[in-house]
Amino acid sequence: MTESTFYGSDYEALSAFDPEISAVLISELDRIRGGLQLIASENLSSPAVLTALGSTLSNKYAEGYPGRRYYGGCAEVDKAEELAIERCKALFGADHANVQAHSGASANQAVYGAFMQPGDTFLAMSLPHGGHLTHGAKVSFSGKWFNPVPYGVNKETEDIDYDEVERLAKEHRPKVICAGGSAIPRLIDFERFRAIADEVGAIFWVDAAHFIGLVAGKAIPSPVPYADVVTFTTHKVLRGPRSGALVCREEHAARLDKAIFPMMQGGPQMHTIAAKAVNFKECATEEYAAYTRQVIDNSATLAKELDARGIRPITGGTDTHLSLLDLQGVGVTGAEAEQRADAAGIVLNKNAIPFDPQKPNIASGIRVGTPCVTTQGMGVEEMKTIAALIHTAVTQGDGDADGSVSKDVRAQVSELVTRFPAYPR
Ligand code: DSN
Repeated sequence: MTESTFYGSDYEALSAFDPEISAVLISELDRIRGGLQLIASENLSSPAVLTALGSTLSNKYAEGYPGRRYYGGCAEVDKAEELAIERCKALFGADHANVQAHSGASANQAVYGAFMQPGDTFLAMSLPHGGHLTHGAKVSFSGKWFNPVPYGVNKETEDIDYDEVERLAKEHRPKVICAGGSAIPRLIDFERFRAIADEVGAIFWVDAAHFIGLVAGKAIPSPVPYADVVTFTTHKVLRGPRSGALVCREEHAARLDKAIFPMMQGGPQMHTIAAKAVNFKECATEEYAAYTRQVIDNSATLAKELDARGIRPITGGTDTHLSLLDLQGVGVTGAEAEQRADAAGIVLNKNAIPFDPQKPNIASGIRVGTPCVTTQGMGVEEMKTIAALIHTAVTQGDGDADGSVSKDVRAQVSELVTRFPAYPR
């Protein structure tokens, strides 16, 4: 170990100085290792990514962009950002990349800043149908300061209602049309969205936070050839650091760069940018591409096996890393399911389903995803086991870690994660 890596990863020194925080780090690692992580937006980033995150690059102020900074001493961090930009552009075949967004929400803010004025109208998927807070929810800046027109899913197919998108676009003439969200199990028809945007002269924005990793691995079609701008997080299927980024057409590069800095953000997080560079390099490998294909195979198997047990996947299945599951057939709410699964060592989240009769904090559904378990090396056979465990925990679970059903499922979870460990020792 060299001195530079030593400074970023000395747990012994940390625990000697701050045993309380050190204990949190260790027990969180134990929690990850001890259960099944099925939150669709989470993953287990590599030691290489975590090392860059824990580096001295965290210290550096570097407002501006490579070669155009407001501080001295930026030669080294410039190299990190240039590598991140070039790798990101190559990975997605994009004209331009901005890797400074602190998060997906920050990248999304830049889209509003670049293309809209307060009060302007935009079209985006409604949150209860699978959209995102930053796509116009009333409690978000996007719903407070702009005029969102939400579209939803078709009641029959439960997939995006493209005819409704077209109708609303013609009626409201939005400045921007957004595709993407947090609970969309199916592929999105980017070509259709592009055609609708062109018809009304709107900017076409794809929030690809959830599925950009599958695009990086070439496991699903890319929105980049169709969209004016694609925003994303870097920590979901992509498996990088907790952060955000965007890629766009050259014609929008300058205004989006200005919208990220100085409009929305100050100093970039150079340690995170270095970690993004590491992650983009990882994502360009065949190993990562194979991982993304396995994520989808696992997800499809999980959905099918749950369906066979009466837990119905919205839209009838999934094309991606996530399934949205309707629990009404088994008479359990999303909140109950989340608690029962948690007590049995299975971490997932309650989720509203389209046309949900329940309030969002109760919900009729759960969302499950396969990024973490696939990173751990699990395959379709293990998904069959996991489906059975979810079904037992959710329908018969005690909701209490000491209950006999919870204990029994937890023991089977333990056996699985011992064979397929997260962060092997
Ligand atoms: N909170 C993320 C998710 O779980 O999908 C989206 O921002």
